[in-house]
Amino acid sequence: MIQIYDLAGKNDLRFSPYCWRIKYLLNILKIDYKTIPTTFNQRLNNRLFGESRLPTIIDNEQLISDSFIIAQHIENNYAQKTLKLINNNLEAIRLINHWSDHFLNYSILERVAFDIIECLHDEDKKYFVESRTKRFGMHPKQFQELTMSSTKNEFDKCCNFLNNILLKQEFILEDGISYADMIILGSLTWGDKVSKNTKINDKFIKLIGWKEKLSDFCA
Ligand SMILES: N[C@@H](CCC(=O)N[C@@H](CS)C(=O)NCC(=O)O)C(=O)O
Repeated sequence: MIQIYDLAGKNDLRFSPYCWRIKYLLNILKIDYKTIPTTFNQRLNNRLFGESRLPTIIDNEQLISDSFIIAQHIENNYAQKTLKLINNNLEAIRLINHWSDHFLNYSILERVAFDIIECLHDEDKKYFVESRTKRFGMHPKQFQELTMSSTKNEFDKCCNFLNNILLKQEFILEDGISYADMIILGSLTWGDKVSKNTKINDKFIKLIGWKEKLSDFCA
């Protein structure tokens, strides 16, 4: 059975957008898997990981990292021909993957960077604050406060972009579900799990409807 090292916080909160993408894909494909809750420090202190981040999976003794590579591995090895959610539209999905990592996820990070700390195991708080302070050039508290008090954050713009797509079609890429939907849902799930700051504005009705429908499909 596939085993997924899945980022875990306090009270076993699972919040990684990249891990959710993979769990949603496996749920849709109805493939059995087991998650192994993993803290930031457990990843850092376990030589198994090396440079690998979460999610990392073990499948038939093979260690695989990076959500996009994992998703392709799952599809190539497990999905029936009738349910190809990645390879049928590989380049478009790669583009959505990049867009989500660079634009959507960054817009969410700016809104939740400080709130995440409260969701972490105590052993992870110091590492998270130090590593993110280095990355942002300021403490996560200041990083989030700056965002929330200015208009430069692009979460609404990202929602608008997605809502406009969904005005014309039922799913992100076409009128059939694809891994692109799981990528976006994974990011929105991350925001919802750690903060109240990524509630989608009521005016994005299509996006809200898509999210509810897809959350049911992927459960
Ligand atoms: N491109 C990677 C990104 C994975 C990633 O950054 N995972 C985060 C958790 S959400 C991680 O492992 N972070 C470790 C750290 O910050 O020390 C993917 O798609 O899997």
